[in-house]
Amino acid sequence: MSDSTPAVPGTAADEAAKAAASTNAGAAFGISLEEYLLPATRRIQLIGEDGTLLSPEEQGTEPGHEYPLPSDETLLEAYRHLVIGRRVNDQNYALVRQGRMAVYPSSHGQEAAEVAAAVCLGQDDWLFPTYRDTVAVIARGVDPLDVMVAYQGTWHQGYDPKEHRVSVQATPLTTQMLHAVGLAKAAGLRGEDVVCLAMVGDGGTSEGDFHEALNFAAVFKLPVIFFVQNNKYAISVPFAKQSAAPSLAHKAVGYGLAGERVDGNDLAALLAVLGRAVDLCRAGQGPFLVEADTYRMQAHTNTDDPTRYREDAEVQMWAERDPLRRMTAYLQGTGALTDEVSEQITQDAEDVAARLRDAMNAEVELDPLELFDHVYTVQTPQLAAQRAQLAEELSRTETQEA
Ligand SMILES: Cc1ncc(C[n+]2csc(CCOP(=O)(O)OP(=O)(O)O)c2C)c(N)n1
Ligand SMILES: [Mg+2]
Repeated sequence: MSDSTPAVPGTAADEAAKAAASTNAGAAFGISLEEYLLPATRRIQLIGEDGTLLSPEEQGTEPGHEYPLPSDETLLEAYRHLVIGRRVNDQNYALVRQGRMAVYPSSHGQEAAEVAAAVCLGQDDWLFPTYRDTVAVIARGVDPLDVMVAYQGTWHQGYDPKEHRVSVQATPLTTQMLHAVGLAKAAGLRGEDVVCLAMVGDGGTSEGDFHEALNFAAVFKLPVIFFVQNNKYAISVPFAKQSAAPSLAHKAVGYGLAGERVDGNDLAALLAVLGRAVDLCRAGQGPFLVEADTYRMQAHTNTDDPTRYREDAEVQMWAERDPLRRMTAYLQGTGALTDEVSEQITQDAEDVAARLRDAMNAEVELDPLELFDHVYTVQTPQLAAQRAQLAEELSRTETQEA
């Protein structure tokens, strides 16, 4: 059979073609297939906790798993999102405590992973975030006010996923992974060059959808990056009770895709690892599983009390690894982050926070009957009856108040 003739799916020739392609994936890096699919022995880290560049021996790289340091220009642009992301997290956390927002799952401490997930993608690529990933959605260019209406509880969804190529923030765990796989497959059938990045938490990796998404993506060699933020907890369930695997990145090899583990608080390492995964996906060498080793610094949401399941000393240990402080020190060290640039970025972040405060403190007129809009194109008789009942109750309340 010539190289240009596709093998008939399911035949021995097809199996041989797949095997050859898989072998080539490792060969391109001078390593075996197994070495290519398995994560490097240690997690990839480029910048130390004190903000200094690590030596090649300390970076965790090994043959076939080398990751060049991104340029100062790339890092500075991403750093701007990092500062804004931290400010948004802390502003929203405060707004919840003030009763101005219904709920906010903060990613304080995870902002480097959030930002890297967004900025590694090209304009036509798609991001599939979870409820935790507001900072990634904003870093992708969605207006923070449009994101926050869902958390304020005033509207189902405030931005158009198709306009921004950002899916809705999924609350049912892991559904977004299958959506990412489906979109990648559909784009391929249409001949479109699209990479999908699906975000997921450590807890989500125990869901059946996780297995199905990885398997389908690997079998069909789809350009999808599964980006796991291992923040050590699924609400109160610690990682030790979530998985007995050596790491979550090791889960990749069983499905036939490549996995890598990266310091999730090191923006430079994240951009390097995710950047290579995006490039390889575009070259037809996807999918990938990337595990970010990070930590949720604040409560799961405002309904959670983390002091009931973790020690202060553990939180303190992770505070020392803060992604923002680390990148500030690094970029100051290289001279890229001058006082002037820093002041401008801080001002940009304050402007975003002020807009959020103003919007969330404004009283909104809500029509409870809107709850029934957009559920079905043609209302079901049951919903129509419920709507009529609510309308009647509302009019009675209005009469009593008058
Ligand atoms: C299918 C499904 N089951 C259960 C839940 C309830 N739930 C919400 S968040 C959560 C924990 C998820 O933890 P993880 O995946 O680690 O993400 P994190 O919140 O740490 O970002 C659970 C069990 C849900 N939202 N969806
Ligand atoms: Mg988690």
